[in-house]
Amino acid sequence: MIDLYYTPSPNGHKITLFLEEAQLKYRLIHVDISRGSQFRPDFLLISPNNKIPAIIDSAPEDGGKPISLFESGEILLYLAEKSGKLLSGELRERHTTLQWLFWQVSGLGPMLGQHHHFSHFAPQTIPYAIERYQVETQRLYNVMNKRLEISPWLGGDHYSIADIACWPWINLHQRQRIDLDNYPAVNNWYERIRTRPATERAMQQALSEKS
Ligand SMILES: N[C@@H](CCC(=O)N[C@@H](CS)C(=O)NCC(=O)O)C(=O)O
Repeated sequence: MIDLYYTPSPNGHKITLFLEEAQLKYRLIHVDISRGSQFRPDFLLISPNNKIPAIIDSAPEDGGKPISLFESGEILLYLAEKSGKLLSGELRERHTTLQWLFWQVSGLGPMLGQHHHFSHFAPQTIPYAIERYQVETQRLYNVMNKRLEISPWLGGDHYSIADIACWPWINLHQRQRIDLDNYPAVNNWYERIRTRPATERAMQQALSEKS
């Protein structure tokens, strides 16, 4: 059983997307980041950087004591290795997948997060910051579009943890003032993932969490 410390946000969705796709048993533990629950001492023992997602796997493969992990990229890698799913064992596709996973956690996620902040949540309007992150967002969509023009999935021939890491951020394209018609290969990839039954289950769960 996996305990997932979660809120219905892009980084939380990455892990429910994976768990639904791989059909691993899990339990959601809601962390209300709008009320500061991420700073509670018991949560900081699991996630010292005060962010979701985090997991505790009570049945790790080595049969030892529970494993506790934070950082979405590492959690995806751990779960892929545990389940043998969504990460190729073939050398080239495996490392191409990990390359795009690292690209997401170091670039796409943080930059789009800043974009959301300055465009929608900052207490002051700072045109320079809004423009900077809008331009960077467009650059990142272009990078992804070029990759998906030559490959069906980010890692290569198979749907993987790299696609799962990126999709919840692209799902917020309207908030980023991005018109997916300008990025046809991304649009096609986005729709292929949106309509997967596992994606629908994960996003449905997010909606019921919010209500
Ligand atoms: N690098 C982290 C980022 C996680 C992250 O930013 N989580 C947000 C929600 S999407 C959060 O918990 N924010 C609470 C806070 O910063 O206090 C990861 O990939 O797991």
